[in-house]
Amino acid sequence: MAQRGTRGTLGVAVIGTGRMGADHVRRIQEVTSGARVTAVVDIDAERAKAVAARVDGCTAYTDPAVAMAAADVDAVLVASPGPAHEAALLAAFARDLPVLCEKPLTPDAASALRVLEAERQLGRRRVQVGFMRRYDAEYMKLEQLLRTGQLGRPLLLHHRHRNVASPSGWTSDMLINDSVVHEMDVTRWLLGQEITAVTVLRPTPSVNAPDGLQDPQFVLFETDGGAVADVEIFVNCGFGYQVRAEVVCERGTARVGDGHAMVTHMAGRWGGTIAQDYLERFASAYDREVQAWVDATRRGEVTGPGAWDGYAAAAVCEAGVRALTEGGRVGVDLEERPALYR
Ligand code: ISE
Repeated sequence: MAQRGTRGTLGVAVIGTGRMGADHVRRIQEVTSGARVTAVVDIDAERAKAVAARVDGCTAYTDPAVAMAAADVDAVLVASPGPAHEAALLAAFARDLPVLCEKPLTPDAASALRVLEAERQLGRRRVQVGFMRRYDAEYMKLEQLLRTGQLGRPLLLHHRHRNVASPSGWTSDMLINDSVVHEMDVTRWLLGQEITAVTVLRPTPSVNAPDGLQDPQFVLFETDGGAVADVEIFVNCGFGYQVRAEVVCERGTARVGDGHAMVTHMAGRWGGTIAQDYLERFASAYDREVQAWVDATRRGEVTGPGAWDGYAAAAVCEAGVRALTEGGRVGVDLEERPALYR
C-alpha cells in the first residue's frame, strides 16, 4: 500500500462512475501523475465492472465502505450523486482517508454541518471540495489580481452562466443548486467575503426551456463586505457553454471567460468556436484540481476549497431556493466559522 505523506503512488477509489466519475477515472489514469485508480464504486455493478475493466489493477465494488477498506486504497474521490455524499464522507473519515468530493459537499446545510462537525472531531481537514473554477487559469489570474489590491475595492461582480440544454428531469431549483452554486463559491473566493442575502428574479421563461422550468433566472447576492453580485443563469441557451465574470472595482474592472482563445477570419466573416459543455470548457481546471489534490495528499496536506466552503455554499443554496420559490430577499443563515477553517 502506498503510504500517504510519502512520495508513493496514491491508490484512489473513485465513487460513482457516471459522467463525472468516469471522466475522473480517465484523468487519473491518463493525465495525473502520482496516482492510479485502484477501485471504482457504483450501485450499478455492471457499470462499475465496465469501468474497472479498462484500468489495470482496478477492482469494482458496489459499497463505498468496502472499497475504502481495501489495502490498495489510500484516498477517495467522491463523484456520486449529492444525496450519497454524506455517507461516503463519513465512511472516509472513519478510516481517516483524504477525500476529493465533487460539489455539492452535501445537498443541504444541515447535512453539510454534520460533515463539518465530523471533520472537526478528527481535528484536521480531510476534504477538498470540487469547486473546479478555482483551478481555471483565467479565474486564478483574476483572483491574484484582486489580491494585489491594484484595482481597489471590488464593488460589483457580474456573472454569466449558460448551458446548451438542461438534462431531462431538471427542476427550477436545480439551476440554483447545481449551476449557480459555482457562482456562490467563486463570489466568496474572489471577494474573500461571505454571502449574506439572495434575491432571485424570474424573467418569462425561454420557449426553449422544458415546460414548467424557470429558465433563465437572475440571481443577486449581497455580501458582508458590502459588494453586490448578479448571476444570469440560463441552462437552455442552445448555442454553447459560456461562463463569464466581470469584477467592477474602485479603480478599474477585470473580466474573464470571453473565450477568444483563437479568432479566425474567413470568407468575409470572423469568429471562433464555443465550448459545448463544462467537461470541455473546464478540462484543464479539472486536470489542475485533481493534480493539486494528489500532490497535497502525497505531502500529507489538504489544500483548496474545504468543508467550510461546501457548507457555506449549501447555506446560500437554501436561501436561493427560498428566494426562488417564495420571492423577495432571503437572508443566509451561517454558523460561526470554526477555528479549523479560518
Ligand atoms: C453541472 O453540474 C456543473 O457543475 C456545471 O459546471 C454547470 O455549468 C452545470 O450547470 C451543472 O449542471
